Amino acid sequence: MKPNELLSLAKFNKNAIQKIVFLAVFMPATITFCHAASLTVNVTDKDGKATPDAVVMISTSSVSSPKNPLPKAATIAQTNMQFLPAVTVVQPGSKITFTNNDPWDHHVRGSAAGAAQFGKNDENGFALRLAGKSVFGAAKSSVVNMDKPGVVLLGCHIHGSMVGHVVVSDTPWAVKTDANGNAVFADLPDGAATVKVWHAAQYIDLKPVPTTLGATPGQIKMQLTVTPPPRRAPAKPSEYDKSVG
Ligand SMILES: [Cu+2]
Repeated sequence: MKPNELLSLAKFNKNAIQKIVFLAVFMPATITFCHAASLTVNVTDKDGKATPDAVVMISTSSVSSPKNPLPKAATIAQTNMQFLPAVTVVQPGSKITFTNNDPWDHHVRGSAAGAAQFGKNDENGFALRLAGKSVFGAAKSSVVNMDKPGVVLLGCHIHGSMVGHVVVSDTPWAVKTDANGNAVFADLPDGAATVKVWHAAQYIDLKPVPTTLGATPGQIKMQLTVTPPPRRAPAKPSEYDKSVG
């Protein structure tokens, strides 16, 4: 190989290496930049107080799905006369396991929540009785399929104070608000989107908010028109006798 050939080969390699380095450094950033938008939705109540246990649902024009899809299975415990968690978010077709940890029976029922309860088809409706847990026995469980999108109101035929909800989300982008009222979405597709918020106490749906997702992290505030009542405290052992039957 002649010296000038060697020189041009070295130049070629230098250019190639520069290109590879450029691609390696900037391509992932470009991909992230173009296809993943982040959005924080902060939900407050009528008085401006941060509201946990609201569910923010985002409809997008893109068919992409989140890196962490909504669960297809969940467990809701009946513990100290409460449904735990109080609000569960799943995708349609999910299996929900109800587990009774209390020493008395629960007769769990599910029905369409909100305005849907007046509809003809209560697709996710059910009722099941779970015997109380004996001192040495395992807790009794039963599985329910939730196939259709919608919100299911949970109750107990025996204990009127027990209330819970399952949100079967029709969009894969659904997040429950944390203690600070925030629902954080990290990898939404760019473009037009609609933000909806659900809360158990919000009987009249809030108007969905249109937004455009893009490079700049989005911040949206949604305010309920109600003040949710504080959640009842778990039953104390002294109340056990009153709870049977
Ligand atoms: Cu009960």
